[in-house]
Amino acid sequence: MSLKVLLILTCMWLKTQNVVSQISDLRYTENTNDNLGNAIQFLRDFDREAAEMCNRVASSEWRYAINATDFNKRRMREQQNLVSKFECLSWRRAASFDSSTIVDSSIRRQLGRIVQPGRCGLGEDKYAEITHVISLMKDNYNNAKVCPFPGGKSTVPGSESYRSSSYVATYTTYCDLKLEPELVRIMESSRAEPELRYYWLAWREKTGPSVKNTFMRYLDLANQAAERHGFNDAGDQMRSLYDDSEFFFSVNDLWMKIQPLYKQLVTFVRKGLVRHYGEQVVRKDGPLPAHILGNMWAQNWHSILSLIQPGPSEMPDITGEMVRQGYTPFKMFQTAEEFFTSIGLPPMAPEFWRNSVFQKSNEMYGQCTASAWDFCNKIDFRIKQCTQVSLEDFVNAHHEMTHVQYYMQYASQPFLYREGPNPAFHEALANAISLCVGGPTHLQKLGLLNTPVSVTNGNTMINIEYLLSIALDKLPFMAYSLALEKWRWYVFEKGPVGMNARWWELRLRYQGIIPPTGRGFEHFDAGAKYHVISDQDYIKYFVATVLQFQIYSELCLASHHVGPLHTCDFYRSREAGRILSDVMQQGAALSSSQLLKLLTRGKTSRLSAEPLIDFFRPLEAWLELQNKDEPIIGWSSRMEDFALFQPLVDRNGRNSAAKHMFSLLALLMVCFYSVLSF
Ligand code: X8Z
Ligand code: ZN
Repeated sequence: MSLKVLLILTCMWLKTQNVVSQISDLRYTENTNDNLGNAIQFLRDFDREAAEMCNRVASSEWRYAINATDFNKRRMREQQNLVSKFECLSWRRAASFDSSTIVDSSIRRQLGRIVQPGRCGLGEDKYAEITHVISLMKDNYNNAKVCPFPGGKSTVPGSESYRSSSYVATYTTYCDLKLEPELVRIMESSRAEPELRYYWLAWREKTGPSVKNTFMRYLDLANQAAERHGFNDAGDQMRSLYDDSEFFFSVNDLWMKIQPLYKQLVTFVRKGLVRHYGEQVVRKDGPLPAHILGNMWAQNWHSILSLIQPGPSEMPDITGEMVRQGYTPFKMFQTAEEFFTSIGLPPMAPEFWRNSVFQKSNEMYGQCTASAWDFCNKIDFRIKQCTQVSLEDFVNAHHEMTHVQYYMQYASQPFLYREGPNPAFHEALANAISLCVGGPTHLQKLGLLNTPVSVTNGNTMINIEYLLSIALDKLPFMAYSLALEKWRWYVFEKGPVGMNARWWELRLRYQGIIPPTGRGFEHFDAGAKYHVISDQDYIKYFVATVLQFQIYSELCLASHHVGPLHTCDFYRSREAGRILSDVMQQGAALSSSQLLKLLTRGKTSRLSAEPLIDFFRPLEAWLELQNKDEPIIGWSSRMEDFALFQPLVDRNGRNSAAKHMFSLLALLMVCFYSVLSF
């Protein structure tokens, strides 16, 4: 065997052992500085400078968020550029330390947190290029506008079953419908299939194709950066943030456990869709058409709850009750604060009440996504939320305040540990609190729900309706986030050839949905989602969903809850509060597995789907009963489904490429004989 072959084989073996990525760490750095004193001094300086920088950029972003002027935008961009420069400078310095000789694990961990993520290894020109490429794609997305549905109101007046959205008429007759608020609301509220199909297509027309080539350049640059940072590709780099060498397989395993419940939900939803739209639109045993699920991306099906419920809702009107009881946005946040103090967490600081913005102002147009802010100086934390008096925003107020509690709890950690141990933790904690405060038991305790909810019997219709609404929120979203991220990992690894077909193949496999019409290689449907073109991690939402039920379940256990999990309310439980604050205080000082161990008091250090399944158990039993006469649980995919996006398969399931090859061959033979006979 030649030396070269031996070298290749050794390399392949090392790759399977995941050793190449560690070796390639050495490729881009000097790794010569082994002076512990220097490392400590560097981290001390970094801590101070990074916090100051973070404070300046957060302030400029806040100013722009509440007053979106060009001047504020320029100031914000300047600060963001300074941060990028600082990050790359710090990256170079951190990478110059030889971590293998540093015995102090915290110093090593902090250096790793500077070196591992990011794209500074690209060098200045390519770093500037990838930043530019991403901002081009974001601009295209943010500026996308579509024309109103030309069919006008495709409704039978007065008929609920043909209800069209009234937004078009309200807003405009010009081509200036934006994603938010217009298109989002149309997709939520319209029940007219032609209208939904039109907007679904129009949004994809405006967002995908024009950035397809730019996206391919982004793939290339992101992969180059990942390789410089020692990873196989950019997907590998994204997964590394989850502190699990088997992460790819772990998410699969988790989904396998949840899938049976999801299939029951799909089956029940399909029944409602067939009832409303008929079998011309929805096949009785087939996947669901993506455009009629109440959301532009079919990622959340909450808005079609009323459509799929066979009878009238039994859920009392909580929003109406809040209005009757005189709730204001301010009172909603005061109530949220009282929730946290009741479990022993601190109240919000005076700065929070002075600086936060709880209601939309005129200058804030287009900036209404709720958010929680850390100004990185240990005292200034804020919320920006365009709060309406509604149950949804009441829950959101608690969600955002949980983020602030987290900021406050880890404020005394070094700067590099002032975040969650992985990208999912913040959302998971906030949503665990949301599950608690939006549940029937808590609403009853607050006097907002006056119908009795049995805590021992989770099967009353109010309970089922509540669980169904949460399921429509969480389960399709998990399937969607898995499909999205698997697609991105795939294109990072294998390249962009056939990427649109791959997108739909994964959406069919995980979500059981199909596009409303044929999609080809000229389309770029993943590009219709902001997080794809703006380079943002999405698997965090999948992980956060699993994790939030785990956290909720542990806090319930600590509060000595008895009864079905979804009826648990750990309001006023000091024990639950103690666990919450123990976990929060660590920030990222511990790994996510160490924190899971802390949370579960030693029971496990791994993600588990059990609490989620436990939470939905009464719903699953109810769905099984509802679906007992359905032809199939889940969906059966036919060739005609694949033919919608696989260029190689025609509607009869034949391989159309082969068919074309035969036609071509026949043509050639005819030509050949014609020439011969000539
Ligand atoms: O991007 C967001 C939030 C910020 S974390 C506005 N979300 C994802 C999305 O819009 O797709 C929240 C739900 C998932
Ligand atoms: Zn959040």
